[in-house]
Amino acid sequence: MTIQTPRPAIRTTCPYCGVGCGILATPDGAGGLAVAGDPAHPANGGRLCVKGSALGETLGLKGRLLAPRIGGQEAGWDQALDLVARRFSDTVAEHGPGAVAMYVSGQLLTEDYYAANKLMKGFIGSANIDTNSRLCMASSVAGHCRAFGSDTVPGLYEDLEAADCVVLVGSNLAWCHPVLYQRLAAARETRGTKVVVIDPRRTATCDIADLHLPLAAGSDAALFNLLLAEIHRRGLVTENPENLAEALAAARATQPAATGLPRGAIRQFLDLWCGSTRVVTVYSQGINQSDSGTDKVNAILNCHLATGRIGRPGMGPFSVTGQPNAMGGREVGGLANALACHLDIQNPAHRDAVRGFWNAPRMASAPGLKAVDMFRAVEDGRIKALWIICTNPAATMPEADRVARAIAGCDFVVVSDIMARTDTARLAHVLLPATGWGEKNGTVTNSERRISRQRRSLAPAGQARDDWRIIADVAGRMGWGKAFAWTGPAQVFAEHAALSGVAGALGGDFDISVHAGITAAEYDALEPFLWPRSATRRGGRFFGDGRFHTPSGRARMVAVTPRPPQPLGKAHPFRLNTGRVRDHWHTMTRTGLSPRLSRHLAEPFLELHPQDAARLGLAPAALARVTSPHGRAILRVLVTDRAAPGHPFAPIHWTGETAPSSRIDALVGGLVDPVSGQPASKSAPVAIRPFAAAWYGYAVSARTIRPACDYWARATLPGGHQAELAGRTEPQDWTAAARAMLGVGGDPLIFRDPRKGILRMAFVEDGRLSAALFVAREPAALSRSHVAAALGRECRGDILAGRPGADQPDEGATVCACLGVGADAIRRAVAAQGLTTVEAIGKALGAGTSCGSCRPELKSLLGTARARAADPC
Ligand SMILES: Nc1nc2c(c(=O)[nH]1)N[C@H]1C(S)=C(S)[C@@H](COP(=O)(O)OP(=O)(O)OC[C@H]3O[C@@H](n4cnc5c(=O)[nH]c(N)nc54)[C@H](O)[C@@H]3O)O[C@H]1N2
Ligand SMILES: Nc1nc2c(c(=O)[nH]1)N[C@H]1C(S)=C(S)[C@@H](COP(=O)(O)OP(=O)(O)OC[C@H]3O[C@@H](n4cnc5c(=O)[nH]c(N)nc54)[C@H](O)[C@@H]3O)O[C@H]1N2
Ligand code: SF4
Ligand SMILES: [Mo]
Repeated sequence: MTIQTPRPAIRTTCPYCGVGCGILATPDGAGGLAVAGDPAHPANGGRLCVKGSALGETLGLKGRLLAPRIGGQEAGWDQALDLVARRFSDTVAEHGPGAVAMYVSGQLLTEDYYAANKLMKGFIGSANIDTNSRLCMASSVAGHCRAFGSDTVPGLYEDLEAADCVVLVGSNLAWCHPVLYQRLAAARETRGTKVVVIDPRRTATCDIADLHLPLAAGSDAALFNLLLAEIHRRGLVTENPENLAEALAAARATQPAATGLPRGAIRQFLDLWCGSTRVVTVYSQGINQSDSGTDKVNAILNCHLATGRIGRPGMGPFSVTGQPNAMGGREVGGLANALACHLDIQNPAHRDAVRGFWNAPRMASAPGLKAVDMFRAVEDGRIKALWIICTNPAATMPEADRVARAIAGCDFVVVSDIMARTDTARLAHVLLPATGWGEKNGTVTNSERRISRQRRSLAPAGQARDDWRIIADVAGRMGWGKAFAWTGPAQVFAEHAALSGVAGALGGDFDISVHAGITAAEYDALEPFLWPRSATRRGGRFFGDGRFHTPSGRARMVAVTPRPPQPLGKAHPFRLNTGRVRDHWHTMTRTGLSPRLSRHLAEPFLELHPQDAARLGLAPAALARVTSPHGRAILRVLVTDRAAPGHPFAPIHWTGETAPSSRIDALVGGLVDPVSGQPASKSAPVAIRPFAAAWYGYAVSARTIRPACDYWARATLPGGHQAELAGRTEPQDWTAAARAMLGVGGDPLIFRDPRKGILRMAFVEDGRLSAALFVAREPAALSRSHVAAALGRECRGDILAGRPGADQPDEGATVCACLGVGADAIRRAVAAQGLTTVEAIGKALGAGTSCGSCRPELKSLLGTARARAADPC
């Protein structure tokens, strides 16, 4: 008998959103990890949302890139690194440093990010390094710099708990920052915090809203100008920032009609905000991703600056960051217009300081190209060598088809990723395998400036190497070995900390110089901490003392003249809003592997207001063809009044790998905010019409499904895969087509009703269901959860009925992904047992008792049940 010694849990940090939850990861000894919330981490105190809890399901070797590849063929590391270094060196020698570029990511660890930025800005000598944070945080950065003289997030998470009023603008906190949302919801329960949600769409976050303002798209600056004017009218201006008079004049010129909101609703908002000294305004992509994003940010900051409601307990503007290390990326100067440690690339003294510190041979002297411009330069051949790290621009950049073509046409493209197949990886000349979460060591900074360790607990997959090391190895081969001679991430961190001391001495906000001499052992033991941390400064809030990082030390207000978003023309009369779903992360390279995370929303969709749907002749579950001047997509229609009329919503997660006809960024244009260069990803002019499918289908298979039809969307199931399908023409031989698509052989059980266009097939191997296909002329009406659950089980012919017998009630669409509880089961329990609270549902079915991510939806199911009871028609 072998006695297993229990393995100690490793304290690490979640790789998904910017909340930055602490995780206890316990290796199971078989290459996997058991994951639990870290009760000692200040961000989450032990909580995790469903994405964090399901991390263990995403760690296998499936789909991983296990070795370098050159031209699609496996290659050795030396060969690959030599090639990358040579091509980059040759391109610089021949065409100058401006002919190469790096496009990196807020999901890199700080150490990786620091290395990339140092190589590009200090050694290659060009600032052509930009990051996906351009699509995410750039407007916040620009707004902060205009107002504060530095890119500083003033407040802390606990301010949301200490506030009397929390305003969430353009933030679907319930789905995108779930643990912070849970902290807010808990505080609201105990202290009655008033919550205002400002979003054209009625999101899950609205379930805790005392007031929801479905404002006209892009009209946030007008709303906050109205607030500023009201602040002044009520005599609440207590401070004297620069440009106060100009900002007030612009605010007073703003008309309420610009917001599209009823006056009563605006009044309620003004009363709540003005009446609560302790007020936090949280904002996210509904603000940033706009062609007036920076102005929107400043319109919000103006209100906090005028009232001094900033940097004090329970008060302040709060830009919640999306990616786990969006903040770290800003700290290392990952944006093309920034310099390391929050220094300014346009400031000669700052450049000199960094040059001196790095002993840099060729310091970039001007800002580089921002993401949209960078890919234009790739397109027109100005950039001839491109290295993309930890991001998937062929799917997530606006004008994604054009960006994909630009990458495909570039002379030399390197992609570092953990996965072998992504829309971007497919276009690379050289693919470099990176270690993923759980396999690497480093730090990340969350939205409240807290730096936490990610710790390694698993062996690297195959030959994968850490991103910082790959970058350092290329730098070494380009001739700069001495400056990149780190032996581990602790040394990179120490160097970054030392440089932050130089920045701090120049008056910068970001200073963690107490760690300049950190040893590997101390780094291993590093506890989560808030920056700054220097000999004289330690964590806490910024600006409560009224001192800012501007030359005068005063805050700067910005006179904002609200601009409506790009007008809609006749050809494209709808404004497409885009964003996220609860259980998926961006292009799903990791969350897509988890059956649990794929249960909640398994298909791309278009939330369409009932009036629009009726006008367009689109029934629920029909497919719509969405077109824009830039591309096209096919999406399943979800008819709902959560979307405003004329303003449908679609999630961004599906790609060439999962639903090639539903890539949302193919539709979005490259219009950017003039100050920040951030794209207006939330308001793409589109046209919508029915997609005329001759047939619709649903398939499951134990093997990978490889459809070949006009529309398909596949997802992971516990025992295999599923796919939604549709086509304009039917295959001649359905059985042959099904075998090829579902990866199975043999003769299926078949049910056919040619008159109704119904065809159902079940493939059985060793008495168990190995695959099934359901085809109909209408969107396939069957119980997907029933069919999915039958996969791999003993198969009786009755699976062809497509729904359970009367003795087995259907679960319906999954609501609680952790415990696998469906909407129909919840509705039945609510009705039969007279349940009235989320807690009661939890007791009865378990739903909502694990990570709590589904609690807003449970609440909304209770609401519909109550409405039904009140109105039995
Ligand atoms: N589940 C999940 N969580 C995530 C991510 C994920 O992929 N999945 N990604 C992470 C990342 S990187 C980010 S950046 C964050 C994003 O987090 P959020 O910004 O909260 O999420 P989004 O869904 O992009 O957009 C937020 C809301 O903006 C609204 N909006 C659109 N236009 C306007 C407008 O003009 N005004 C206002 N006020 N609102 C508008 C949309 O309707 C949407 O509900 O989420 C992070 N968390
Ligand atoms: N229309 C529209 N477009 C949007 C948005 C929107 O709201 N609407 N949101 C924008 C925003 S806010 C964001 S942040 C972007 C996100 O867009 P992306 O960053 O392009 O999306 P991800 O899927 O997160 O891509 C991360 C890639 O890195 C890989 N990866 C994971 N871990 C590692 C690692 O440790 N090392 C390396 N080298 N690779 C790794 C993953 O497999 C994946 O391929 O999308 C933007 N695009
Ligand atoms: S809220 Fe969820 S996704 Fe975000 S860090 Fe915490 S566990 Fe991870
Ligand atoms: Mo983001």
